[in-house]
Amino acid sequence: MLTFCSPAQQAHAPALELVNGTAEDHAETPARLANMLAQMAAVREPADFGLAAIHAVHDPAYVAFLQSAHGAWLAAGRAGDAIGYAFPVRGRRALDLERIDGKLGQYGFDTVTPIAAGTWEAAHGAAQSAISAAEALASGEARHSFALCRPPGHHAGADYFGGYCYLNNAAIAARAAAAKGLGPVAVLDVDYHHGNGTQDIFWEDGRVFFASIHADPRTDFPYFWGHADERGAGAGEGTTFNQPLPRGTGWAAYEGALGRALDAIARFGARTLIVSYGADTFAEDPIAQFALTTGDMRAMGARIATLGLPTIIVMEGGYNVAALGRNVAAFIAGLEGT
Ligand code: OKP
Ligand code: ZN
Repeated sequence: MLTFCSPAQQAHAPALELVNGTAEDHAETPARLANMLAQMAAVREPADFGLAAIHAVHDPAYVAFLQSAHGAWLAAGRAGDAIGYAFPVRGRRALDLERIDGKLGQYGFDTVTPIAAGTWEAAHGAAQSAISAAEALASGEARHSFALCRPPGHHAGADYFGGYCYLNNAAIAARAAAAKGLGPVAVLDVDYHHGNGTQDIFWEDGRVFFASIHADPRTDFPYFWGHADERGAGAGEGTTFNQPLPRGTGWAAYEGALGRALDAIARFGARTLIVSYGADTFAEDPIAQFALTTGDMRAMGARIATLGLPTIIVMEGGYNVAALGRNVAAFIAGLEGT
């Protein structure tokens, strides 16, 4: 398994998230990545491919906002991390406001995703890891690659951030892989939370299949996406497949859903698979409520490997820091059959 990770990814260290009426220590910490790195055999620094593959997914004005937001926050006389507090109600006309407070509301959808001093540098580094992971397959150097991303990406849309995510690493890898002739591509999202950003990016794109298994959004973040009746639109109608599952779900029910997702991906005719992998389905995750064990992570990897497709794993969530590297290693061992 060729693993990519950039030291720049540790520049992102948000202090707090505003959740349930209180400011809590942020769950998406540099310690997560350190714990995973300690379990990885050989880790390579990604090359810097610049912004082209990022712009293939994200609106350039949004990318420019991410690059400048923390500077604008400081210039407005603020300290610490930038967090929006006023969000446009649906149906309001799109306004291009100048003030940082307006922009944070325009581009963000929650109060748990601060823009800190090193956020752009880290998000850019994670995206480069994703592009390198796609390049490793395209060049024939590897059949499986691992983009060890942080911050995660699957909640970020073409022009929005949220859910601890800024640039959608999985979508960037998917578009990069397709551009290198590896399509058709399918994205399988097994993070506990629905990958709303990935879904939105490929909503009308019939060339990329998106399958997600996640906590029911009636009870869990991101609430407003991931319901079972969301199936894509236009040319992408039927190429989005959502399986929301109840809190408390264990391996037996999870495996059934995984089998249905893999069957759909095979029927679609995918030639390359991107897995948005989150270890927050682990029973002891502090912010999530499924019941998978470390052994189930291995079984999940092995079941996915039965597709027999060249595969790029893109790291998403997982917040039990002490168990994170172990869970990721188990998943990879299952996928590799080692
Ligand atoms: C990001 B990824 C608990 C509230 C957190 C936001 C969850 C973001 C998950 N502190 N709600 O999908 O793992
Ligand atoms: Zn998650």
